[in-house]
Amino acid sequence: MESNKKVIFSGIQPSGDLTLGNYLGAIKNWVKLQEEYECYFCVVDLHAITVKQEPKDLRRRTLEVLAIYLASGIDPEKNTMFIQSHVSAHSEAAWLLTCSTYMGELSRMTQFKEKSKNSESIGAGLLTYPVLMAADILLYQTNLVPVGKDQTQHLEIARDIAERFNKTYSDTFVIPEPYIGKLGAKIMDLQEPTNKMSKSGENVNGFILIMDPPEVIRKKVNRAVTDSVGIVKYNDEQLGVKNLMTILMAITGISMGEIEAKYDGLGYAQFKKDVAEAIVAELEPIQIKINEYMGQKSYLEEIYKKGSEKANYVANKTLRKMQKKIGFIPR
Ligand code: ATP
Ligand code: LTN
Repeated sequence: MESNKKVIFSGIQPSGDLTLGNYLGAIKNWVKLQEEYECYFCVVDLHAITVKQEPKDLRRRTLEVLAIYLASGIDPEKNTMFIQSHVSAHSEAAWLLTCSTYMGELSRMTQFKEKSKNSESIGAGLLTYPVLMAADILLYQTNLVPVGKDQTQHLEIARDIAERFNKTYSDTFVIPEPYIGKLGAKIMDLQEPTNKMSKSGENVNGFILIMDPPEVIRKKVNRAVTDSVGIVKYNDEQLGVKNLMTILMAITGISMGEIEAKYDGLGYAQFKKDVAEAIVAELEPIQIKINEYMGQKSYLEEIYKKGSEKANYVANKTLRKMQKKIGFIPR
C-alpha cells in the first residue's frame, strides 16, 4: 500500500465558489506534481464550518470541489482524494495537537485577525483552525504542502507544532515543507490589486470564479483596474497590470519579458482581451467536465469512498502512534 515516493498533502475548503486564485495558486500546481509524489488531495469541510455555512450549500460545494479536482486533471487512479470529515482521525489528532499549541501563536495568525475583525461573536474554531490544518498535514507524514502564498504562516505553525511534539514525545512526525508555486502564488483582486483575490471578496468584479461563463470572464477582465501609464510592464507601480500579467504567465507559460515585448506600443485593450481569452481557454474545458462530473454523483461517491479508505488507514496509523506516545492505554 505504501510507496517510497515523497508525500504531498493539500486541501481546499468548500466554503464558497472557487476562484481563479484557488486554481492558479493551488490546483494547477497539484496537477503538475501528481506524477512525482504520493498525493492526498482533501476537501476540507471541517475547516469550512469555522464560518457559517448553509447545510445544503456545503453539501453541493463539497462535491463540486471534488469535481473541480477531477476536471482539472487530478487522476483518481494515482492520487487519494477524500473528504476531511470522512476521516475522523483529523478531528482527534487536532485535539491532541491543540494541547501542544500556544494561545499566543494562534492569536498572532493574520487569517485569524482578519476573519475575526468585524465579528461580534468569534467562533473558537477560527482560532484553532491552524491546529486542524496541522493535523491534516502531519497525519500523512507529509513532506510537501503545495499552497498559495497566503498559507505560509499556517505552514510555519504546523512545522512548529510538529517539532514541539517530536521533542516532547520523541520523533513522531515528518516536518513538512511548503511548496509555493513560482507562478500564481498570489493572484490579486481585479478591483483592489492590493488585496488577495478571494471567494469571499465583496466586489464580484474583483474575482473570477472557476465556473464563471466566458462572457462574465471577459467583462470582469475588461473592467479590471489598471492605471494611466499605458505601458504593459511588470512592476510594483502598476499593480493591476502586474496581476493580469501574472495570470497570463501562470496560464500560458509566456515569460514576463515576452509579454512586455508583445504589447509594446499596443496599450491595454488588446492585452486585456488576450488575458481574458487565455482564461476562457483554460477554464472552459474544465467547466464542461465539472458539469459532467456533477451529473455523476455515484462516480464521485466511488472516488471519495475509496479515498477515505486509504486515508483512514494511513491517518489512523499515525494517530495510534500519537496516542501511544502521549500515554493513552492502547484499545
Ligand atoms: P477565503 O478566501 O474564503 O478565505 P481561500 O480561497 O483563501 O478562502 P481555501 O479555499 O482553503 O481558502 O484556499 C485553497 C487554496 O487556494 C490555498 O492553497 C490557498 O493558498 C490558495 N489560494 C486562495 N486564494 C488565492 C489567491 N488569490 N492566489 C493564489 N492562491 C490562492
Ligand atoms: N487553510 C487552507 C486549507 C487547508 C489546507 C490543509 C491546505 C486546510 N488543511 C492542509 C494544505 C494542507 C487554506 O488554503 N485556506
